[in-house]
Amino acid sequence: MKILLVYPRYPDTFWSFRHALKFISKKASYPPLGLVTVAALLPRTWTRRLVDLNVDVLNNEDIGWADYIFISAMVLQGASVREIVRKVKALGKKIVAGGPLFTISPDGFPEIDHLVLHEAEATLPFFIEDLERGKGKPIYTSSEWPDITSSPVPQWDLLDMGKYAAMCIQYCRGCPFDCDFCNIALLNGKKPRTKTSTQVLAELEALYQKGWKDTVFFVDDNFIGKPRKLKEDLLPALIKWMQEKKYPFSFLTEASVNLADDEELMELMVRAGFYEVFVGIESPEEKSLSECHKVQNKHRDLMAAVKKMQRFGLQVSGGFIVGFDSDPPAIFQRQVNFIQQSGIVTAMVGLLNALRGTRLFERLQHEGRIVGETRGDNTDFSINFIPKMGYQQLVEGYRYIVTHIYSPRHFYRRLKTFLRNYRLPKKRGHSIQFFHIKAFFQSLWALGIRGKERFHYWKILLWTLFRRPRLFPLCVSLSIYGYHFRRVFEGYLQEIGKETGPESS
Ligand code: B12
Ligand code: SF4
Repeated sequence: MKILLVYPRYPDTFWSFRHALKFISKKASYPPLGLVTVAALLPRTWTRRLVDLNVDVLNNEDIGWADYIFISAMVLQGASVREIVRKVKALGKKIVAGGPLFTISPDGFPEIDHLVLHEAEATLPFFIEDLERGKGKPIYTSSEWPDITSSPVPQWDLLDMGKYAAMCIQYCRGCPFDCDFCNIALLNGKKPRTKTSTQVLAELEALYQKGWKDTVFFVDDNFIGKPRKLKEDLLPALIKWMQEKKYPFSFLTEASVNLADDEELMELMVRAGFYEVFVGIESPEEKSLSECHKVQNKHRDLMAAVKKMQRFGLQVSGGFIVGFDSDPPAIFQRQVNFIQQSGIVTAMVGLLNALRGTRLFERLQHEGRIVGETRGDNTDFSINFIPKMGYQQLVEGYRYIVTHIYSPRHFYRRLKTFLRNYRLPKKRGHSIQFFHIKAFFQSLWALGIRGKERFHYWKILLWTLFRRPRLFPLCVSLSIYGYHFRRVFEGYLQEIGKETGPESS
């Protein structure tokens, strides 16, 4: 059997980093881990190829070669999925689909021949068995959360690694929290399930053997879902492995804010090579946190938690949301103040949207407030329900936040706040490579000469050079991120026909 695995294109979003990737000559930030995992679950005798439309093109020869086309997607990739389906169907081939988009909305794509939903470890073997008997069913689903200790090492050899800025691995699936807007409970369950440290090291070893020596993203819903296991098993093993290999990787991950309560855990993570955590802060408004059931963020000094993580050597990127029923009119300014003072450079502020399968969706539907499907990108000014404060006020407030925090003046002020507070862990491995130097010179041209941020860019470079010289490369990278975020929001604003974009002062 010949299988072509296809990852649809995602638009230029906040997380696509497309404007930043140009500086390092990469095509995409992360590879499709779901598909390379699915590939590793296929029978050995089947041949397979992979096309990620974010780094490559899908041509008719590839489709013609295959017996089946396997697609994976998030909601955001819906438009690209439709194009792929049209192309594949025109060539008379069969499609198998799985991943979050299809698991959440299985009715949205009637042309797809076989939906293999939920985690492939639980459903794919049944499909394969049926297919080998020539009796593939239209839909495979499961209410079980598979034990991932038998999940295989992803098939990295299908990827052209050089086209990506980072590689992904996964240690833990599921999250014990219950935020009402999140669909992780539906996709991966509430009980965190972890791989063994032996498995994780085998995956890292495989990446290392393939020549990867750069960033690795632990794409867990919540990396610290099982803190004791991390402290006693994975992190000591990871520290040892990284020391032996002379720190070939630097890690980033996603974690809940209670990480800041556990100094031992933060210390171990930093020693293991973690340098960044994405944390769902959501809102400085206590009532909004109660409304969405973000219990872990309640009754705590969120600002102090962020600063503490930064001082322990972890850069904090944060998710923020506006549009809760409990949001007061002052929420926009409060979000801006929080973001600016916390020094969260990568601050993804989104409009609340209701994804199918979430408790939020059910409540709003019950209240008759759902007006359509979410487009899957909560930063593109779209919203799929009637907000309490009124769409106009909400969107104006949202626009104020993103134009403010990504305007050069405020972005660079925030970057400086971060650079002042951040404690860079002891230098290990990861020397400056040619592409870093190239990116620096390109940044001088794009940001320092052509960009409207030029004054602020030179100022921060000089400040960092004299005051925090060890942070100079980080300062350059984060400035390039800022350039990307500004460009993305300018694009959205142009699309919605508003003014030209972030203030240029
Ligand atoms: C890493 C990650 C990212 C990364 C990179 C993703 C990538 N490579 O494209 C980044 C940070 C870029 C990202 C961004 C976004 N993400 Co994201 N992300 C994740 C995260 C945490 C892990 C994804 C992953 O690799 N999982 C590990 C693999 C092994 O799991 P998997 O892909 O689900 O695959 C398994 C099954 O689904 C199934 N399967 C998958 N594909 C297929 C295909 C076939 C044929 C079969 C049979 C089975 C199958 O089998 C696999 C093995 O079990 C997930 C949460 C999660 N737990 O999955 C959110 C998640 C996928 N992201 C989500 C969202 C909303 C976004 C954003 C739109 C957020 C935003 N507002 O900007 C952006 C946009 C993406 C973009 N590129 O612009 C949502 C998607 C919701 C949805 N229903 O579509 C998720 C589920 C998080 C959530 N809380 O809801 N994300
Ligand atoms: S903590 Fe994060 S992953 Fe867990 S339920 Fe809340 S939003 Fe979802």
